[in-house]
Amino acid sequence: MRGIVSRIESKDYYVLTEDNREIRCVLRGKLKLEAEWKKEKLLYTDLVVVGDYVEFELNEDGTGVIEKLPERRNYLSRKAPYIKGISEKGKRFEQIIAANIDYTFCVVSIEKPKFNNRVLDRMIVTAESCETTPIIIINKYDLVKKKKHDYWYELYTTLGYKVIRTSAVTGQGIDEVKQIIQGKTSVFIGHSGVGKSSILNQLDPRINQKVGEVSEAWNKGKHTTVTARLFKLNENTFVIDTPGVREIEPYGLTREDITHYFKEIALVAKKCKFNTCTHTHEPECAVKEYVEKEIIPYERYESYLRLVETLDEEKF
Ligand SMILES: Nc1nc2c(ncn2[C@@H]2O[C@H](COP(=O)(O)OP(=O)(O)OP(=O)(O)O)[C@@H](O)[C@H]2O)c(=O)[nH]1
Ligand SMILES: [Mg+2]
Ligand SMILES: [Zn+2]
Repeated sequence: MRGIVSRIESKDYYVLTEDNREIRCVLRGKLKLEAEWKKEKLLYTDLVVVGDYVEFELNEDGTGVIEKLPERRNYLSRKAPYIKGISEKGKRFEQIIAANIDYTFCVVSIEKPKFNNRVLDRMIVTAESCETTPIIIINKYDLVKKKKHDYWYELYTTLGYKVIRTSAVTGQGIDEVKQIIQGKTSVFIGHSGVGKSSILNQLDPRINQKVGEVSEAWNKGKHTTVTARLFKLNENTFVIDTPGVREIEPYGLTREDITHYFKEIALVAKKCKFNTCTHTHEPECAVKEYVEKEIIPYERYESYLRLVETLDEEKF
């Protein structure tokens, strides 16, 4: 039988079949051995992830056994956090968030937690480098008092991204999200408390995900969603809720890759005097010149430099 993995709880893989049954499966032991031989730099927990299409054998008791490792069209991953014991000195693994993704909704909120463009840029680079299309959601628009936050809406729209301003409270922007997700598989990522689960609940009442609070003292969410979960909305529309993580950083990118994903910087970098220009201290740097002239927004330049810095720190 065949189905799509909707959630994973320790060693149990819940697989949604075409006739909408949810079958609890385990992995055939030999699959782990096979992976060992391949020596893939993946975490073992990522052999099968949410969004994977798997084949399984059905047992008499209604449970199943996954027989072979799934093939993926693509997958969204990030740099795994340091894990004691398996992260060698300075080295970090790749952690898969979900497989077979069309759209990565990069969710930020205006307030509670406060908008942070560097976090957003990291999510966008992560999404694009995994060959998924990023879509930006700026949530909690009901909390906007003045119009000043349209600055970010305009900035990212000008860069060519689809940006949707939403409120899970007033319903603003929700219809637009509903239209975009039709016929696609979409994953929602973003810091804890930005409102990922709240937005999903607005898309379809059957989703009914638990929604958390945002602590007043820290202005941060309380990690309400703990595992990724896929929902089937109709025949070929799937949405995936994920837990808010502290960091979402792209995995395995070089400085050149990062430059490529900051489109406006990549465009101008060709005009720098030195082709090894790092756009920090070199003379006749076109990027710095464009930042000074306010053609490249300072926030994007700074965000770019910070992301490149994190690379340098890891390469020792
Ligand atoms: N004012 C306002 N509050 C919102 C909105 N969306 C969500 N919230 C509130 O923000 C808090 C966090 O919402 P969640 O949906 O749990 O956030 P999340 O992104 O799923 O968080 P994690 O599961 O922890 O990653 C809840 O108290 C929601 O009621 C919104 O558009 N406006
Ligand atoms: Mg949540
Ligand atoms: Zn330069």
